[in-house]
Amino acid sequence: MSRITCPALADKVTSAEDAAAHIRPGDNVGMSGFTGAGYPKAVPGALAERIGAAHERGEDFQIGLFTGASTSAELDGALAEVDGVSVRSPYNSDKAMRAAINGGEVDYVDTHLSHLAQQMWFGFYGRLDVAVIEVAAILPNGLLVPGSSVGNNKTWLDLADRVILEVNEWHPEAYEGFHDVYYGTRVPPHRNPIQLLEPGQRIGDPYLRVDPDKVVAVVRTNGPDRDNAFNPVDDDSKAMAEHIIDFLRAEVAAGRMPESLLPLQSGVGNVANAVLAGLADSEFEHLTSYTEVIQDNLLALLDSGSLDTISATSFSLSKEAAERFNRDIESYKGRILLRSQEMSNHPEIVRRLGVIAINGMVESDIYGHVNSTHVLGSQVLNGIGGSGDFARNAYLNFFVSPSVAKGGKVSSIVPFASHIDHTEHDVHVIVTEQGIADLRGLAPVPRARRIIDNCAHPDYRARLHDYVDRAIARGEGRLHIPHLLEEALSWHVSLRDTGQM
Ligand code: 0RQ
Repeated sequence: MSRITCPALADKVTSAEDAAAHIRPGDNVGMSGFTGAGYPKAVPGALAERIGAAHERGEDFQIGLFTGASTSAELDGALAEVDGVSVRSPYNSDKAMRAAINGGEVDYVDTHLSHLAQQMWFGFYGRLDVAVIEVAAILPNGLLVPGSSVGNNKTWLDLADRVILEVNEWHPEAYEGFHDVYYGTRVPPHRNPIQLLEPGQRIGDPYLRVDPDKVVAVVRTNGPDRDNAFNPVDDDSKAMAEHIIDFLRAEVAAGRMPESLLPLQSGVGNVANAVLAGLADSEFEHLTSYTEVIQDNLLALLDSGSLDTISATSFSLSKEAAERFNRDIESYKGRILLRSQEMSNHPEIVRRLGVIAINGMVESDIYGHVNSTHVLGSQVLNGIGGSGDFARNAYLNFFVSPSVAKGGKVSSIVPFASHIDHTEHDVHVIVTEQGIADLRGLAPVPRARRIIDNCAHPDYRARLHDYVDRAIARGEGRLHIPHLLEEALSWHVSLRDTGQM
């Protein structure tokens, strides 16, 4: 049966090439897509061809590109390769786009994921000209059934002058009922409290709305989301997972958390996935999750019965897990809700629910300033993503990383972070395979001693203590955060110049 049962929109079915012709040079384009799920599969490629052809004719053609989070080589990659993007926000993990950003060809605005929608409403990025949104189906009344992510789609559909819809038959029709799109957002000073009190609570509609008069094209597709394959859980990731789970046990024993913990958020990457695997083997039951992405092992926790409900904005599954989910989708109904990312990551809700946030990092300095985004202070990896939305407002946050990178040549614990995404005011617990540093309630110098003793690799510990000792001596006991300014970034300078810290 057709997935496009609204007569007014069925009349607009066309090819990806014809649809892409509605996007003009200089347009700001909001596309769907979050961690490789629910991005449009056909129009970006057709647009890249159009842009490439225009460039060959000597014409200027670039767009401003806004999404939910990362997409795939078919979207970010294809557009980066034809030099088709002038501005990009809010998050990217594609290699070609990363190279264009670090090469200065694309202006990348690394925005908190919960902020972009409201900032678009505030007009911080100018007009939104076009929305290109993938959905699972269009109902007879014109309502849209979202697929594997919601992201910023509500805002893009509301704000764009012209809308292109892709209806992807790879998404099961049974996605109907998995989404919660909140239509109560307002612009200050007209905002109301968000009445969300439980991770699994529905506060909005199962559907996205679109003004049919704005829809300029509908394209049929049938293609899978990006394969988010994970490395097998290695010894370091396992050690970090065990440190976190033991820590949570101690929090329960100390009466600071219920036995079913508090809603969990886990970030992208292999360590986060390993922590979820560790929880599956633990005694914890009736867990809940208020998070951004649903990785393989979060789904596995639902399967094993340890976890009751997940609120997120997107999936981020391996090919095998996605195929399994699509086959068994009915069995998950009522236990998973996908929301707009301004709700899945909302500071007000994260704080009210008391979320436990677990996110990866590139490095932490001895005082607990965390760098999640930039190598040597300058080259962006992915972006801050939702880590700031969750960490800052969490009941308890963890930042995790192996203690060394690049075969031991780089220490993840450094005298001074080369870029700071999360300040010492925000960071609660640092975790490496070496151990765990609980920084809550500690002043800077005791924080430094604890991070060095518990988390730094033994090869770097003595040098880090020596740095603190000399910084204290230099300040003659009068400094709150002792530093040797001329040496603070010397480890990074050494890495740049010699390949080793
Ligand atoms: O580079 O692949 O060239 O070897 O950085 O490092 O160890 O693969 O780390 O996959 O766990 O990701 C912070 C990037 C960690 C991720 C980050 C090099 C290292 C490697 C990646 P190579 P790993 P992970 C909600 C939460 C921000 C967004 C976020 C991230 C590469 O967690 O993007 O938290 N976080 N979102 O070799 C130099 C160092 C290094 C280093 C690592 N100290 N110096 N290079 N590397 N440490 C989800 C969303 O927001 C969508």
